[in-house]
Order: sequence, then C-alpha cells, then structure tokens
Amino acid sequence: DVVRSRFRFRASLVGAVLGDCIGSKYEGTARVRMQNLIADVRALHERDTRDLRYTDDTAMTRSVAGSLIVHEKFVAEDMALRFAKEFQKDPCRGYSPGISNLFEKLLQRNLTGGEVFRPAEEQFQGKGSYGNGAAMRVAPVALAYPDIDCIKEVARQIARLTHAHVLGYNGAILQALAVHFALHDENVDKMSFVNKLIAEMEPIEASANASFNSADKPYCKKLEKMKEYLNKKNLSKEDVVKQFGHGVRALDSVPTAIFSFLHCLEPESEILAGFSGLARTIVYSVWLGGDTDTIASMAGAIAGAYYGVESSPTQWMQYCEGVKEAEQNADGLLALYCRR
Ligand code: 8NA
Ligand code: MG
Ligand code: MG
Ligand code: MG
Repeated sequence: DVVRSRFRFRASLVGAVLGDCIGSKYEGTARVRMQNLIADVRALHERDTRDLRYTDDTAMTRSVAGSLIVHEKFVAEDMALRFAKEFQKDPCRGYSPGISNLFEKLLQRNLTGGEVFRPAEEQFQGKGSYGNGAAMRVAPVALAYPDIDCIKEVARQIARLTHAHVLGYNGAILQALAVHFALHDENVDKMSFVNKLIAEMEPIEASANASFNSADKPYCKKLEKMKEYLNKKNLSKEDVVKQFGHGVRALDSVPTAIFSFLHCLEPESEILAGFSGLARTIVYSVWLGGDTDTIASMAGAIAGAYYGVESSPTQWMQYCEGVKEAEQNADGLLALYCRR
C-alpha cells in the first residue's frame, strides 16, 4: 500500500522538523508552561513575517537522508563531509559547541576509509560523545531499510561519525528502532512496543558490556521502567523528567522521546484532547522542557511514522522551515525502501 506508506514516511520526517522548529524556542528551559506553548502553536497561523527556523537537528537529518538517497547506501566519507559542509554553510543553527570542532577536523584532514571515524573517537578526551546528536538525525535510516538488522548496523555507523561513546551510538540505534516499529505498526500496544525495543536492545547492550566490562544495560533499564510508568495514572511531568531525563545526553532524551509518543497515544490532558496524535506528542514533549527541540524532534519522527500525514497539523507545516524538503526526502527514501 504505497500511498499509505508515503503518508507515513512523509509524516515521520515532517514530524521531526515540526518538533525541532516548535521546540527550539524553549531549548535549555527547565520549566515550560503549557499555556505559553498552546499560545505559541495557536499563533502559528498568524505569522506574517518569517517561518520558524529549524536547527541542527533538522540540518543533520537532511544530510543523512540526502546521502542515503544519492548513494543508495551508507557511504561514510560522503555523509561525514555533508555534515561538515552543511555546518560550514550555515553554522548558526544551534549546534553544540563541541561538535563544531569535530566538523573542522573532518574538513581539514581530508580523511578516507576508516580514518573518517577518528575525529569522533578523539572527542571528550578520547571517550567519545554520549550526546543525543546522533539519535536526533537517525529517522531516515528507518525509512531507508526494511530490514531491522540493516537499520541497527547503519544507525550505528552513521552515529559513530560523530558519537563514538557507546551511549551515543546505542541511543541512535534505539531511536531508529522506535521509528521502525512505529512505521510498521497498525495499532500500537504500549507494552508490546516497549518489549520489542527491549528484545532488540538486550543483545546490543550485552555485547557492549563485554567490551566495556560493566554489567549495566542502561537503555534496557529505562525501557523496563517505562512499562511501569506507562501504567501510572496522574503522572506529573516532574516525575517523568526525574525518571527519563530531558537533557542533551542520549540516555536522558531518547527514552523520553519514546515515552512521550507512547504516553500521548491517548490525549494526556483535556488541553491536548483537541490536537491530532502527532501534534499532541510534540506539544507534550516540548512541555517536558530541557532539550526541547531535540526531544520533540525525535518524538515527532516516531509519532509521524505511526499516525501518518492525516495527523499532521497543516497549519504548523505552513510556518515551519524545511517541511517541503522533508517531504521530498521522505519520497526519495520510500523509493529506495521499495527497491530493497
Ligand atoms: P556533543 O557531542 O557536543 O554532545 C552534547 C553535550 O553532551 C556536550 O556539549 C557535553 O556537554 C555532553 N557530553 C557528550 N559526551 C560527553 C562526554 N563523553 N563527557 C562529558 N560530556 C559529554 O553534541 P550533540 O550533537 O550530541 O548535541 C546535540 C544537542 O546539541 C542537541 O540538543 C542540539 O539541539 C544541540 N544543542 C543543545 C543545547 C542545549 O542546551 N540543550 C544547546 C545548543 C545546542
Ligand atoms: Mg537543535
Ligand atoms: Mg533480518
Ligand atoms: Mg536540542
């Protein structure tokens, strides 16, 4: 059913853009008021000046999509160069300061082969980054590959171009899996959705432990907690933030995005009852505060993949920068997906 698929592919990338554009105003704000947020989105259709600008989340997602579409597979050097050139062309998109220095290295050194992963390994005194920057751009991978093993492998590789820390690239794998499962589910059951994620992440985190000599499976631990929290009534946002986080670390934001999607399968409050599934997921995740653009962008990618374009707020789409390109990239990825 290609038409229905096209809607879901488009809504995933559009959802990512909308979350980024709407969330960016509050990035780094610990407490976001629902009243202000509702006023913001209601005012969107009155905008007569400029679009809401997208940030690094969307800029990097576009590079991932573009490279996969052109080469019909992952080509490390090309993707790394696209990240770096996109940054160079338009550096004022709210990138993390740490990552700009990595882009400089990628541009200066003219790296080939496995060398292209070297600058990322040098980040943070050789520990690599555990930021959420790899997870925030990974949605196109779930749209490019039907096969779940390919998704995991390509998500890891793309992540490692900038995020060499296990929590950085495993966060990207988890986000890609969430988009994949949302895309292929006709009627999400919260518990089985989380169980599917745990089943995939278990062996991934176990093998990471073998090389890091730790018994921890931090993503699985948060996913287990999620099952408990999805069943709670009258959950406060303070509780959600305390359990899942809302920070720039992948571990403090990817589970939060997944939780937002699942929690918002039903309207979470009366205020959000008037919104479509995608819209309320975005509003809810921005309301959690912290790294709002990135969490809303990841939650939007998952929700869009599930609800499809029927759920996309057209009013918002008109006033967020980069929606058209997201739709074009989604069509390109669907064509690729269908050829596999
Ligand atoms: P990154 O790789 O620089 O990581 C982001 C941050 O995580 C770093 O600045 C560090 O504070 C911290 N960090 C990551 N790894 C380590 C480590 N091994 N040791 C110590 N600290 C570490 O960049 P990224 O691309 O992962 O970041 C993505 C975020 O940056 C997104 O939110 C994006 O929108 C942007 N951004 C966020 C904020 C914010 O305050 N929330 C502000 C501007 C930009
Ligand atoms: Mg951003
Ligand atoms: Mg397989
Ligand atoms: Mg952010």
